Amino acid sequence: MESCLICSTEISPFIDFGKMPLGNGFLLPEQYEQEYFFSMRVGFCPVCGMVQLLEQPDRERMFHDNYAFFSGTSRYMAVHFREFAEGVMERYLAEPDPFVVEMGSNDGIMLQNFAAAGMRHLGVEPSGNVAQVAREKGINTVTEFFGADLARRIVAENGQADAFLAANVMCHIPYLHTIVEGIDLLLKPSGVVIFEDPYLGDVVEKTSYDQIYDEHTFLFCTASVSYLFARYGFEVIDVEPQVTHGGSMRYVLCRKGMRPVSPAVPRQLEKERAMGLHLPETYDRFRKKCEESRDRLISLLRELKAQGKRVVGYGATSKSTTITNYCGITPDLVEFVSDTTPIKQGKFSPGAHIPVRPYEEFVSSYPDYALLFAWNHAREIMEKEEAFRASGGKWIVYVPEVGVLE
Ligand code: DWN
Ligand code: SAH
Repeated sequence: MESCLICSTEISPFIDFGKMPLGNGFLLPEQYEQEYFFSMRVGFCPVCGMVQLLEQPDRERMFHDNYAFFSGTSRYMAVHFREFAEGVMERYLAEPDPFVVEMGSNDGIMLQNFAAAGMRHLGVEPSGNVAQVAREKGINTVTEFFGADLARRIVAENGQADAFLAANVMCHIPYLHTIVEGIDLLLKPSGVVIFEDPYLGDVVEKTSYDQIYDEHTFLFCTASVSYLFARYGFEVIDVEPQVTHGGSMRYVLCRKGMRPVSPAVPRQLEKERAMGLHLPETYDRFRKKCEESRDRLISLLRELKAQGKRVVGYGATSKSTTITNYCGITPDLVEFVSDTTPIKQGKFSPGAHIPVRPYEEFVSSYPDYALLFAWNHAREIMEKEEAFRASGGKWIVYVPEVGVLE
């Protein structure tokens, strides 16, 4: 038996995806023999409500100087983070000369807005290559993993912070207790914590099981986030659903009693109970839906192959590593995956070893079908790819259902 990373209750898996490689482990054929795999099983803790991986690769394997994900690859995400930053500045930074710290700041997509406003800021980003892009944009960034030790050093050099921000990183961290300890040390008494991550409720409702991979240790909901932070004297004062990454939740927290709690918080907790997020049966149903989705997708791809159709993947996302490996998608079913990120191009996808090719190859010879691995960016991509559709090209999607967009 394994125990919950948050409250130590013994838990067992409700789904076993089998051996999985790293979501961002794009590689060359000479590296296939040494390719790393871990056993990807997911459990639900009935006490604190946390959905979590039961085993996770070491953090240095995932986040390093050749990290493959650059936040700036989506135009709409840049708009999203500008609005996020503006909201923080308007609502939560009333004191003079505020100081903002962001964990997992990547290439500076969010902090660039604070830097442009001339505000004191610091990014904490252990992946050296993406951190360097941020520094080149003039954004103060330390190449380290956040934790209690670093928090002490930041306070010694800069004083305490007014806001601690994080997007799509809190859920990446199995050692969350040291993160919350660090936040507690770092923040002023009136300080706020604002973070967002893919929302458990959306994953369950949309069967978007590709949100589960090595980097995503947790799928959060309001109840589990409240439980964790309450241990350190913090409370959730607001929740705001986001459309990004296929359905995310932004949580706003501060020390208990320091600010009013929005009615949105009890409302969301009530919704979560109505969805059954606190019940083990919900996750048994989820597993069955994952299996059905997997079977439908692989059948569709085999059928198209039998008809002699060309299928190309769109967006070499980390999420798609779960799809290709769990469904058994091989390069004979999907010819290549088109991606705009230079560090991924010319390499092969983790585990499934499908070639990753520059976007220009997609445009120069449209396939019959494009399998939308970057489905969370559908709006941005559909706008950009009108010519593909006009040429008779069709999109294959699998969230919330497997199907072809006619
Ligand atoms: O949580 C995480 C999120 C924020 O980013 C990380 N663990 C890792 C990463 O996850 P992902 O790889 O699933 O993220 P995206 O944003 O869905 O990746 C999109 C991929 O598609 C990138 O490689 C860029 C590419 N892309 C493209 O080729 N053409 C994206 C767009 C919008 C496009 O038009
Ligand atoms: N915030 C960005 C990047 C998300 S990807 C966005 O939403 O687009 C997750 C990022 O978190 C990676 O850049 C990774 O290097 C970083 N990360 C992982 N563990 C971390 C930790 N302990 N402290 C700070 N950053 C971390």
